[in-house]
Amino acid sequence: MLRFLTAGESHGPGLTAIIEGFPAGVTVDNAFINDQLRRRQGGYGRGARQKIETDTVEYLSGIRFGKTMGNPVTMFVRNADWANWTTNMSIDPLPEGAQLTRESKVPRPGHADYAGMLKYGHDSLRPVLERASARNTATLVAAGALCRVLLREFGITIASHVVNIGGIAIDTSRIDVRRVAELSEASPVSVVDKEAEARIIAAIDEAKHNGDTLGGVFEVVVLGLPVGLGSFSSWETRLDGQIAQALMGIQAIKGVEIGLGFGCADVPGSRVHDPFFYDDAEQRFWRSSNNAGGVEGGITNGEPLIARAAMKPIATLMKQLPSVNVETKEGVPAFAERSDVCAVPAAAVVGEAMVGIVLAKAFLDKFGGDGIEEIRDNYNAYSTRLVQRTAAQSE
Ligand code: EPS
Repeated sequence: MLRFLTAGESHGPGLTAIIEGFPAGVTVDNAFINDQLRRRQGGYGRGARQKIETDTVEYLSGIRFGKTMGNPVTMFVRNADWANWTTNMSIDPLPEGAQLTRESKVPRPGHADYAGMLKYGHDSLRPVLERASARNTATLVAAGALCRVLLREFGITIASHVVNIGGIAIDTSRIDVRRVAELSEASPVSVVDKEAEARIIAAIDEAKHNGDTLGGVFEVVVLGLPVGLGSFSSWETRLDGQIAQALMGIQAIKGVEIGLGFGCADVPGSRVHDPFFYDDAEQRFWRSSNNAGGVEGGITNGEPLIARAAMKPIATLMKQLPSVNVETKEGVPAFAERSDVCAVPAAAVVGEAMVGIVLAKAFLDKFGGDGIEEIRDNYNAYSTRLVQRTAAQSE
């Protein structure tokens, strides 16, 4: 079974992902993996931390001669900023007289600060925010990129684009899903509509000027999926449920939709469900719409998978919101330190990674095997069977 664990603090020595159950014999495309980390660091509206870091993966286990061995893979992303935090985040007990400069007892509304301090018994929000920080999404992207290397072997590709920032939304019905990767990569806010892009950049500038932050919505698009990943048999085997949990597991995500999503509630069934047709020449079924977003009954149906996630605005506001010192109970402005104004384009890259992890797990559940050739045999046998079942009956 594919599973993974991450560890690390935002200003500690670095971040680790351990991926277990990853098959042997997969060539690790390190350029692709590091490129995903680069993409996560980008986007208009990011803060100064990204100028300090150039995230790249160091492999501490599981790879030999550029290929996976089937052993747990350890991916390590170093924090360059650690050099500036050796006292404030010291692993050893502090020497006599050492001064801490990064503590606070004033929680930010919308952050994990308040509940984290009370839950773990901390007298400062520092230990909470160090792990709650979106810096950890670097490990999610690293693990997700490795999973995507496996999926690419079978023609499955994942892209994303931003469809709303601060209420400036684009019309997704006009988007060619096959061009999403190329078009969003060309935009500083990962928006495929140039007119909306200009308005969004202006809105981010205005939010920054006002000491405010902006959230938004991103959409993940997966092409090349076979029919049959996931299952309706139990609640936890439903693929759409797993995708919702994975996307909701990203910092600041407050809502997830698959396909038409909440829009399904507004219109009758005749305008929701995607009709079936059969193409005799190509000997395949086809659908005139994809409101299901590629999943029916918790199973992939062969259409592009479309998942959207809504991100709340980042909780660190330079125009600080009212808060209370947890110790003195004095009303004071909330804690503020260097942060992003808008990280929706970065979150979209994390969304691709999380969907990649879920799909790689579902793919291995279906086509299982310890090595890539065994998986390929299983996949090919299933594909042949599907072709036979979807072919027109001959006389
Ligand atoms: C982030 C790193 C963090 C923040 C941001 C995202 O670095 P620092 O705290 O040193 O500036 O910029 O994290 C948050 C917004 C947050 O709430 O934790 C990153 O690498 O993505």
